Amino acid sequence: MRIEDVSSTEDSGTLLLKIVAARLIVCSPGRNFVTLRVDTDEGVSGLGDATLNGRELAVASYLEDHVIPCLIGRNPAQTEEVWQYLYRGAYWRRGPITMTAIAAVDMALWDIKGKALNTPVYNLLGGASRHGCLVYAHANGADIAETIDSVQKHVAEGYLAVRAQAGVPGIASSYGVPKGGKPYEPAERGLPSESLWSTERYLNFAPKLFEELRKAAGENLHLLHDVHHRLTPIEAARLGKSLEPYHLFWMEDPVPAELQDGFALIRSHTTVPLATGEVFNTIWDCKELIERQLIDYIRMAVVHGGGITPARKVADFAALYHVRTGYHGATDLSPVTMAAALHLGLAVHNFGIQEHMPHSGLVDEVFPHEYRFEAGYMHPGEKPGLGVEIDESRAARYPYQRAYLPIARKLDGTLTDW
Ligand code: CS2
Ligand code: MG
Repeated sequence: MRIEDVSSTEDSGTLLLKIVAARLIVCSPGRNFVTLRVDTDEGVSGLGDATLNGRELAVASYLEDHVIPCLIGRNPAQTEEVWQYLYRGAYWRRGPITMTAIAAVDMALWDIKGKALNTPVYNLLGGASRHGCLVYAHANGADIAETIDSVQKHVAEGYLAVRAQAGVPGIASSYGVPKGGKPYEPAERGLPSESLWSTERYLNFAPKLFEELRKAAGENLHLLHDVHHRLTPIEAARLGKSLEPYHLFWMEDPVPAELQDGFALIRSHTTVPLATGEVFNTIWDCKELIERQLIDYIRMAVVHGGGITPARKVADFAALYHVRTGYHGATDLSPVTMAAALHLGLAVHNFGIQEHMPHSGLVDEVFPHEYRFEAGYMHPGEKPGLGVEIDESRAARYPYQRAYLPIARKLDGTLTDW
């Protein structure tokens, strides 16, 4: 077939759609979300998640003021070309604001592509490699007993893997533990709240927590734990060694990961599997971690890592080094990201596990979706595209309200990693 033949739509089946409009839907059904909608000349529209917890409007402006004008007239099927245009063409690159904005466009274009080809996105990523994606739930409690109860509640709901976080004795508000019995939502309206942290008390407590949890849960339940960037490498090494008898599925974010080499020290002391990456936004944040096999799971999410296009490439790179996916999936990532993660998770060979913090009923009403949980696994559904829509009239009822993630201080007042 001659090149020029490809340009005629009637006989080539080439996807020759054109982007005619794009706009943001910023809403707050219990928490803030930024969603990009891209419309084409054939009436097919796609959605992308542009939510960056605590910095939502920065991404909204990046899209509205700088990206959307460059999208009009483009062919949405050209996901690689558009991604490179937005990444390389901006001159200034990387960082959470830029890459979350690019991710929103990329997700929307994959959504459009799936809808235009009448197939769920996972079929465009290699098709299903498994019957469903193993997911993990969030269990937490003010103390060991409450945390055990929370783990057992999630097991009763059918989860085969549960992350456990507990209040640290002597510390008023610990990471991952909701206040006042409400569902855990770290972003708070108003200015950043302040919480306290004591590494010493935490390192003395964590082994006791997991000794009791493993006793209560038995040997087969996958137990996970999030250290949330709070230790030094040698402290993380000590924690890892102390948790080895309880064979965790992973110990997450043991240290702030700017120093990728820091993981080598942890690795040299402990066999506990390591996961990191939810604050990463390009392959450059994790290339060394992966190729030196310093981690076991990469968590960089579709929404903060530039979209489906790069996530697929990172997964394939990670596969060379026995590193599996373990995408971030907290409630501050919208149902659009959850759907994208499940399409990728169903298809890539080196899928590990998917975080599943169920959104509230209110959020699910604003974002009707196809993905389903069943007996410890999730599936993105068979609807063409990503399988998520947004009910704009419902979304309009919940206007944006600025909210911040907390900050943390050590007992002596030193600001530390939250
Ligand atoms: C946490 C997140 O789910 C996790 O692993 O690290 O809940 C994180 O605290 C939030 O996504 C921050 O917005
Ligand atoms: Mg985390």
